[in-house]
Amino acid sequence: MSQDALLVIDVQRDFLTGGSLAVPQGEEVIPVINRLGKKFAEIALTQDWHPAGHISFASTHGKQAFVETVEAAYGTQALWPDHTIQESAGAELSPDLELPHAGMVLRKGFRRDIDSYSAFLENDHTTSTGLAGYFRDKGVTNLYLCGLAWDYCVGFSALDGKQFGFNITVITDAVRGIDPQSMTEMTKRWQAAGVSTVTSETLLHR
Ligand code: VGL
Ligand code: ZN
Repeated sequence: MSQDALLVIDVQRDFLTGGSLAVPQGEEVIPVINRLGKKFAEIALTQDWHPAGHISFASTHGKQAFVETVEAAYGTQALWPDHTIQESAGAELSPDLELPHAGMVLRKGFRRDIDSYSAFLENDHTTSTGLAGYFRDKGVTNLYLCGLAWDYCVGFSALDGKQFGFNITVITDAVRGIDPQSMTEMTKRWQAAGVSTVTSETLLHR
């Protein structure tokens, strides 16, 4: 299974209960991911990693998180509470993750004026994070995605990963989302793009 890799998206304190941008039931993905991790030799994690005053923070613009947006150079940017600030406790990967053999932690969203939901491309849909090249170098062709959040960082990572030519499978019970309506919309986009889904149960007993 050396052509397979597990890609664990943004399992960080700020996205878990008590965090500044908590994803409902976000922590429920952790035991599932720990079980999955034992089956994969190749594992990469992403870490959302914003500077203070980031373009995606509502506070930067004196606007309201979740409802207002701003027009960035690359299009409309949603606004969030301050989250995953570089070097802050909230930016730390969950201490409950048990993935000691993970070879890569990819930081994204670290430039003030551009966000990056996707692990592969920043929100301008042009600037590469380098992760596709990392997996290609390793001969990985099949990516299994898990983590947070379904409708944003997992969602766009799946779509972009597909664009880069990887076979993409989302492990549905190892993902939680922010908003039910945008989760439904993202799921439709996955289907249209040829992104596969599987449960951890099926994958682990395959
Ligand atoms: C995320 C919103 C803002 C995510 C990150 O990890 O899905 N969502 N930053
Ligand atoms: Zn973010």
